[in-house]
Amino acid sequence: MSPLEIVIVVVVFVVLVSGGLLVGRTRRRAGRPPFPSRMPEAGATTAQPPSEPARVAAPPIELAPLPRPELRERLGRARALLSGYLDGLRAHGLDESSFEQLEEALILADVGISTTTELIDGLRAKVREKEIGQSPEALIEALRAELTAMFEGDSPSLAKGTGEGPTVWLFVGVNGVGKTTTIGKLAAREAAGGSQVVLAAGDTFRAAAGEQLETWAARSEAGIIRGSEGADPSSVIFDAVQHAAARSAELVLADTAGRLHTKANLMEELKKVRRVAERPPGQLTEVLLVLDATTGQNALVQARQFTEAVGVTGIVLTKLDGTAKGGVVLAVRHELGIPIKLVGVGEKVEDLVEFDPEEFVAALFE
Ligand SMILES: Nc1nc2c(ncn2[C@@H]2O[C@H](COP(=O)(O)OP(=O)(O)OP(=O)(O)O)[C@@H](O)[C@H]2O)c(=O)[nH]1
Ligand SMILES: [Mg+2]
Repeated sequence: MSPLEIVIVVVVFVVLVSGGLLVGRTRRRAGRPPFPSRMPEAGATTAQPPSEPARVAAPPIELAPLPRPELRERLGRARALLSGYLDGLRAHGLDESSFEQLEEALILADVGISTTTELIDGLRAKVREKEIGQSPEALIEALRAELTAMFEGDSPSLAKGTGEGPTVWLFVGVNGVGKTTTIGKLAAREAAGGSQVVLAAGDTFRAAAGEQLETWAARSEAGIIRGSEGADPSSVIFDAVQHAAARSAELVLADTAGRLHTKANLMEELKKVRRVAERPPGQLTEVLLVLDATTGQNALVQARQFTEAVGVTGIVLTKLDGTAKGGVVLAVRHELGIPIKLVGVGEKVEDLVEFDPEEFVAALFE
């Protein structure tokens, strides 16, 4: 290269770098103004220290559609339990003990006595009246069809408001079921879908809860409104809705502290949170009860109590990975009529899937 060519190459390089063309692609979508990921604390009375820059404790995720986890693999334990029984059934042939075997499998999966009895009685009647073939395979197929049919007409999609103002989805449930984690996963999914999301750290009971949510917010470029420890959770939700409305953000995901459904004062607090969340400009369209798949039949009691207090619109069933249980959602759906919206199958951001009954039943039976 001649000296003149070297000079030209250097000048072109400097121009490109100063113009930002050689700088790595940023994650932010074009045309979207920066959305601060940490907001001043809600319920602040006197002067607050200036907002700190976002503390990114986890690497930011790519704002692209998240990979879908392989359900067959995640539901491995539930599938193993069921397939053990189904293999036994096929080997033995169809007789009264076939129903007993299926009954045992459903009870072990935590479907609960009443829903299990109804399912098994229905199958018995079908065999007796020769509605289905007289073989173990026909019985298994009929069970599969019955299970899928239990969710008929449900849609896993979460409703968005049609009027002015941000949509609010409120998350409730007992301690440690996965509310905050689900909000974090969902924020990433909604942000990847193009929504501007604000997280409301309504769990003001534990200081760490706000930090946990802040980490998730940073990962998905969501805004977050936090309250000081012990602040009124409804004031945090109120501030988050105002904040979202002022910035034309479409969605507020409202976290709440875990609480026992038997504690009347905490359920009263939740009622207030709900009232504030539905106040315009907020449009409360979903109250999601998060249930831990390993809870067993107590989940049914939780669902009943939370529904009575705040009108649950859908269930998020978490921790379905690594458990053969989780059948209690059949009881929740069957006895209370609450649809299952989302299922958590791991701790990572992509480990949240929309509940598709056919896909789930297939993942269990195939
Ligand atoms: N394996 C697995 N773990 C999960 C899932 N969802 C949440 N967890 C884990 O469950 C634990 C509790 O989750 P959190 O999101 O903190 O639960 P929470 O309901 O917000 O808890 P509180 O705020 O204390 O009531 C964490 O360790 C999560 O990583 C899931 O689908 N699968
Ligand atoms: Mg939490």
